[in-house]
Amino acid sequence: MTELSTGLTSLLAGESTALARAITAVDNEHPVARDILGAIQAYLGKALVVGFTGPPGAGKSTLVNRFITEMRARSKSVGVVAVDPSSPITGGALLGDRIRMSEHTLDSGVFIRSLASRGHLGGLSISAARIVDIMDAAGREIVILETVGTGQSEVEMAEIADVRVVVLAPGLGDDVQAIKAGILEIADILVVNKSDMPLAKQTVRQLKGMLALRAPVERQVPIIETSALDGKGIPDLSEAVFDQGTNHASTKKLKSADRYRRLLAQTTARLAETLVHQQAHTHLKTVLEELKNADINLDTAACRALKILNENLLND
Ligand SMILES: Nc1nc2c(ncn2[C@@H]2O[C@H](COP(=O)(O)OP(=O)(O)O)[C@@H](O)[C@H]2O)c(=O)[nH]1
Ligand SMILES: [Mg+2]
Repeated sequence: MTELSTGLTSLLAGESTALARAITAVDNEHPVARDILGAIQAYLGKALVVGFTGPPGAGKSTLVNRFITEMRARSKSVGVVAVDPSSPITGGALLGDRIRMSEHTLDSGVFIRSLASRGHLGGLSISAARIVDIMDAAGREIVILETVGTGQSEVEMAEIADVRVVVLAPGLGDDVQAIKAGILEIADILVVNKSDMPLAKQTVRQLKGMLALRAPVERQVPIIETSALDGKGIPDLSEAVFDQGTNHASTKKLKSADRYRRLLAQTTARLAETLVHQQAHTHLKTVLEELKNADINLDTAACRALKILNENLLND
């Protein structure tokens, strides 16, 4: 306990070694992690958590690297959680991120942690959320969360971040139209990176058209053009991030309890979905038959399914 208290004091004082140790404990689900996470609850909510998401190759890591430099120029301390769900075995993306962000490794004002996905069902988001909390408690003023926009991860990012930056680039995939509506829904700021490329203006026009179609228009989503390669547009992006972080009620930090409640809701829903598919031909066969024959309605079927899943969750 003394050791933990000492570790906690160092963590709250922002010492990098204590920060690294606490994150490792959480990441490895070491028993001491529970004590740390419990103890830091009173110290949360000071950091501005900025999420970057978008398709692979959009330039998120390169942009984050520039953004870090900009934050350091403004004397802000920075923590980065880079989440890449690609296989930790190939490790290519993680290694690439590390190398690209390495210009900051000698700067004690920047702490970078890469996380690989440990399977599905929200294990990733809970780790990311907790590590963001630890960086927050350690006094990092800006905590950056980079996730690859693969469907689930942008929702996870949306739950954790105060300001959500969606990074797109011209010439990715077929067309901007192909971008799932979901990724636009979560954006507080849209970035069209690679503005040095010929089709950038067209991408911006398409995005403006898509945003205009959104109804109701609750809030303005700025579109920022950047070139992470040469640093163009990074000051504009920083201003937009601070604007969104301070001015918009909709981006106000969710209380920690709310955040965990929503993570639990999402993860439970995802678990249920997986299990329903897995057990469709076994435990849930009868319920599905009854539903198909209109013997029971969908609500009744869902309630029954939950009950059956619960029984088999304990047995399996
Ligand atoms: N032309 C151009 N290339 C860029 C720009 N930003 C990043 N890239 C390149 O795009 C590729 C993917 O970048 P990366 O940051 O790894 O993208 P991520 O997968 O979204 O993290 C790399 O080869 C970068 O050098 C940019 O603004 N302009
Ligand atoms: Mg990346």
